[in-house]
Amino acid sequence: MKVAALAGGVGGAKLVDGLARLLAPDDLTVIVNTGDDFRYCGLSISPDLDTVCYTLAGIANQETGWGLQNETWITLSQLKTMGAPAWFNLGDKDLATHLERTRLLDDGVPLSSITRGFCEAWGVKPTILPMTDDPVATVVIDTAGNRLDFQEYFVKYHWEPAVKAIEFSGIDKANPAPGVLDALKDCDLVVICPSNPYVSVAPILALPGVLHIVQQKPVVAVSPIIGGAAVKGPLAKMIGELAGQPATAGFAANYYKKLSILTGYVLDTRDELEGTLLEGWGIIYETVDTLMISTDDRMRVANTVLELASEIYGDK
Ligand code: FO1
Repeated sequence: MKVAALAGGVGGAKLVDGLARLLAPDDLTVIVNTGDDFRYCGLSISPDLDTVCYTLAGIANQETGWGLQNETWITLSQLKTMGAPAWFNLGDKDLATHLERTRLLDDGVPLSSITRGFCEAWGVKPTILPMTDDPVATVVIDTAGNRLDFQEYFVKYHWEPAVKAIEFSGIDKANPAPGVLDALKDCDLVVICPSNPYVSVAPILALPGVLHIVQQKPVVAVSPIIGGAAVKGPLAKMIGELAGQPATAGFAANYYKKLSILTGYVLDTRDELEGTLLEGWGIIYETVDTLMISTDDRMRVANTVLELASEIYGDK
């Protein structure tokens, strides 16, 4: 089964890791959000791409989910003593990635080619594609009317500002990166990873041409909610500010009713009661413990996704 997975940062990377352990490398393409990308201290940072690649390479920091394992922070400490901006934590080894990415981008090499080269160097076998080679920036507009770059909102201000709206600046003029539309056209299944639907999945689906293809495909999404709460990060707070109650069925409703794309949904056992709503809409669902800490956890959730896909194809 050929799978195209739409992924953001840590949650997405974990599911993708599970899928990569169950599928042949040629059968998995990961389309990664680049709305979080930004320039910091003159460097081009692509946090979600790096999180996915480091995770698949087995070199990610297991505690934070982002950055590299066995990291040191000498450069950051030195920057701090000089009064340089140091709110975004770049480790010494991680810096090499950003230096090399920036050098290549400045030479005119597209982000998708750079990512391919990095994956070869790190031994990442599935195809990892940035959603676009063009600049797209997720902007958080807070209730005071400030327009915050996503990483400022997320890291610098610890997602404290109340969110009024989210914009993907540049999205209308952005082209999907080479391979993105083909991967979606050629796949048997689109998987929406349990990444933040507002800031990680939405930009990918908002890229010109993407939604139309995804609408023609079986789509299985994994809920980013566990027991009525978000696992990590600002999602639960954003839901309160933008939508009301955190509910796993709320995201299914958005995908299904607003975007017309949902075929199957994997939700956490703790949210099982919401499954009945999905049944009413004709969406098939499976419940499983979706908390992904160990490798076994990741494979369990990935396996549930693939089982649901088999059900959709009538193999079961
Ligand atoms: N997240 C943080 O919460 N604090 C950081 O200082 C931080 C640094 C960082 C450096 C490199 C990188 O690739 C990711 C980093 N992240 C950090 C994670 C990143 O902000 C988020 O995971 C994503 O943008 C949200 O999907």
